[in-house]
Amino acid sequence: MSDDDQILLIENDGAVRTLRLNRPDVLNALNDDLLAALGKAVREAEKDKTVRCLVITGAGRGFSAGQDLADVSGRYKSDAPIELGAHIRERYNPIISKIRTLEKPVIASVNGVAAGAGCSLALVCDLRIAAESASFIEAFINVGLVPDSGSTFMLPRLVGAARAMELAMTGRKVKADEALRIGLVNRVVPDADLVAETTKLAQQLAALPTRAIGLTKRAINAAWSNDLDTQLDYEAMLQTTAGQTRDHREGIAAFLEKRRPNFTGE
Ligand code: T3D
Repeated sequence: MSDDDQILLIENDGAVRTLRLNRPDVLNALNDDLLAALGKAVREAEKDKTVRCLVITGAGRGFSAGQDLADVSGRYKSDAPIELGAHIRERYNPIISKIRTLEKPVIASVNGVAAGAGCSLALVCDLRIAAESASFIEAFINVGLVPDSGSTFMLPRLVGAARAMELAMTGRKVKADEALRIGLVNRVVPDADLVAETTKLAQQLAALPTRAIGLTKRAINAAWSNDLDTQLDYEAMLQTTAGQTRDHREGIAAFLEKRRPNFTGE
């Protein structure tokens, strides 16, 4: 099978693994095969100790247009009630949860439009670096649906409740410059620089103490639902774990010896 036939391209560059959604003709709309491949690849990245940063991006001019609507058109051929919840629970939610809890940095390199569940997928990643031509659309409302795959969770946390409500209710397109201004993305770069800038950021993160990054992610995620005292105690507990890593000892040794640290992710 040639690369062009693979629904998900998996590329390794040192400790950085890139997952490239590869259905460019339909802006990487998510059908069940692509969702299955993505879920498997994320689980594998979690287990593989050589992977210290994960990048998710799209082939062609889109990041992902969300659920492949043509793929599910059969549902609408009769008047029978449609049960979407099961599809979301089975196909989308495990991937979204896994990315959120993966104890490694996950970057969405948003190369084009991210719509519907494709937008949710970008939002659940830890960092978003967007090309100038990228855009974000909470497209669910345009097809009479509720934002899913974590959008109602991530969107207000990233941009605040009022903006989240507006974007979810209107389904309007947010271009990259606005996305940067409202905190939907971390960085915007010229289209031609997206790959290089993503690689630079991913390599930088992959060379950091991976365990401490994973624990930081745990702490910040937990902070949304903890009160201060609970969070203080949680930080102390996580710090005990971080303090027992090889990378912590290496960081201290490197500082005292006035040299660059060599973190191994252990
Ligand atoms: O079903 C469940 O389980 C529930 C789950 C729901 C989760 C969801 O994600 S619901 C939301 C689904 N997504 C959308 O509603 C977005 C639909 N797409 C669009 O609105 C537009 O395509 C975009 C705004 C994303 C991009 O517009 P544009 O003008 O740049 O491109 P285009 O011409 O519309 O699309 C290019 C091709 O991709 C086109 O095919 P063609 O005409 O060249 O053969 C188009 O049909 C196809 N495409 C785009 N999005 C989808 C799609 N094909 C299938 N499913 C799509 N979501």
